Amino acid sequence: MAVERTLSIIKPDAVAKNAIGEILGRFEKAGLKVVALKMLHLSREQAEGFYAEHKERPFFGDLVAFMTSGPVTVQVLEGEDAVKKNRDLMGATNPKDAEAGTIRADFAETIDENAVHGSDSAESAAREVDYFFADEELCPRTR
Ligand code: IDP
Repeated sequence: MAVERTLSIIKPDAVAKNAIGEILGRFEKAGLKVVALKMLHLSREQAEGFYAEHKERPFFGDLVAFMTSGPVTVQVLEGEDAVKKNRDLMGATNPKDAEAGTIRADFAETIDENAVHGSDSAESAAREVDYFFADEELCPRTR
């Protein structure tokens, strides 16, 4: 299986719950490596640009308001099958449908405030990593 990268965001609700460490710990315990990491408070323009594919959806305004309501952490995870592995750790978009033990089951209450984002394909991952990180901000492991 190929080593790949994926873009992960710990959303404002999970940051507000002081769950950054616990969520990053789940990625690490699953064998994913953090190769870039930053904390930022998204501007409206940044959130709208990131979620541009959803701009015609009825929930777009609420999504942007939520994503700009507090700080987030944005990280690049690297590992075998990283896109799917991260999606499996996250659980379903609606926490009510998320399997027990997933991040969304444990840290989210509603579909609009669902704790984490994860790229849904290798193509999205490449675009999303590039959206938040310059090449020189990625720190591949050397040991
Ligand atoms: P994903 O985050 O599991 O990939 P997407 O369908 O890509 O799910 O939606 C992006 C985000 O938009 C979701 O994580 C959630 O925060 C929000 N969202 C998706 N569907 C709804 C909805 O029906 N109502 C409110 N918010 C939604």
